[in-house]
Amino acid sequence: MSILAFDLGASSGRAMLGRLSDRAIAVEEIHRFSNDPVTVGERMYWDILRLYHEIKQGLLKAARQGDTLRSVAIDSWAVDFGLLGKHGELLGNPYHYRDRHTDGTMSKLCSRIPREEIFQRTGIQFLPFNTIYQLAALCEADSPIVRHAEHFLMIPDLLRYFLTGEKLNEFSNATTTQLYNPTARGWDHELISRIGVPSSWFGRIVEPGAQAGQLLSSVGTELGIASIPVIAAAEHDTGSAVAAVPAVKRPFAYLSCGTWSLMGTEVDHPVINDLALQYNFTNEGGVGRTYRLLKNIMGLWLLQETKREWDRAGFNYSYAHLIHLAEQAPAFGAFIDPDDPLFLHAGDMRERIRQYCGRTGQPLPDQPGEVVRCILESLALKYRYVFEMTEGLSGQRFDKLHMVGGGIQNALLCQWSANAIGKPIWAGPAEGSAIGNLVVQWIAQGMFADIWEARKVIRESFPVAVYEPEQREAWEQAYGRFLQVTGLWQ
Ligand code: LFR
Repeated sequence: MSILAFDLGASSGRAMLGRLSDRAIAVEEIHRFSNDPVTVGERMYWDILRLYHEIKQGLLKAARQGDTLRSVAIDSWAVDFGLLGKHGELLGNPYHYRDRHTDGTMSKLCSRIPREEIFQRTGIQFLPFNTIYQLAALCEADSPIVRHAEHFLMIPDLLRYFLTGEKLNEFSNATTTQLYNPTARGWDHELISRIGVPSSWFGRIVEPGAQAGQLLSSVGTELGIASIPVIAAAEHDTGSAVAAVPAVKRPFAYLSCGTWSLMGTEVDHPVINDLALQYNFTNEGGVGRTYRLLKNIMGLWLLQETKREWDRAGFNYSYAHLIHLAEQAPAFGAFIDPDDPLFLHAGDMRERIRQYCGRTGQPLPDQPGEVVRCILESLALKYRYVFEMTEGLSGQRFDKLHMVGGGIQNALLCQWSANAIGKPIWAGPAEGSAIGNLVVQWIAQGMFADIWEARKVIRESFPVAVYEPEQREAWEQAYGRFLQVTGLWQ
């Protein structure tokens, strides 16, 4: 008996088969596919039907394994959504959160509804691409889609709806819209109406682990497979990743490391106060009504996007080669603040990094090794900054940092993070989101009592690599310079 997790990332997706035997988890990747956003004219979209096609391919491959599939669940990045018309049809392709149609919307909306009030209501950090601003931008542009829409579904809700015909909103992802009120435990209807969209679009919210329907017989017939229960995982990938952190107990600090770096700690209640607002921390919903008090850091997007440019120019450096070049390059040549708005959108990343360095009076990284070194050192130093903020805000001290996600394959980044923070890094598992997705399904099936029992089995099933801090003095000095050149010094 096995279960299936679809974990969709911003650049690739995978179908992972999970098996539980003798209290050990085994995962097998049975399908991997690229997720290529499509730019049409000025706009950037997700290729949602292609993603749905790949989900069907994954289901087919799972069925061919010969094992009975007990359930399936999907997780993906957050904030993005599709709108359905009155016949349940998808109206238009969902926008990519890096599309520029929201440029300027956040500040405009916040001049109408004060930041303090939005934060008080939602506890969510201000990111220009949050659903609230995407919807406000669609309204302002008088989008015909808004005029005809009747239902709002986030990306995993939408794919799950294609599979089951059920229109349900999942909790962990719903919180990322900045339209969910954790105090009232539901959609913030007043906020929703103030941005100009009908509250009736927003449906019933189900918890991670809820039964969310059954594979439609039409899908079963098309694929020639038996019907399967569909479960709502923690459908926000970061929610799933944090569920898979192999911590022994609270408090613990984590860094979910992929296209984004998400750093924070797990708490029972949202932390909504002036300091959280000032630090721009978020309180995203998780498994078992926990909250992720965390902050987004731009993450390996910087490297992915720089590499894409070199690929386009025909250089085809592998990640391993680029990391090797970074290791050879001189240390601490120049720093960036990875979260400068300059780096949010796609395109000419190397040039923008050089522009940032020029603007801050630093030498311009030139060779690939120098550029990659600048990115990785700056990320490690920003991790230190946010680690200390997490401690300050939560009133807790952490003796280590758990890193999960594909980014931990970059051993240099793990080592430099330990050096920058001055605490050991415990890296693993790399497939955090998929494993978190699987364990929520097993909890729903009564195979684990709760997330802590699941974490224990994760600890025993997957290796963790420990990186001890090195070269402390050099990194302390570098941190001082990093704070100064980035203006993060306060
Ligand atoms: C990570 C992630 C982050 C979210 C970003 C955009 O994959 O889900 O948590 O802020 O993508 O949706």
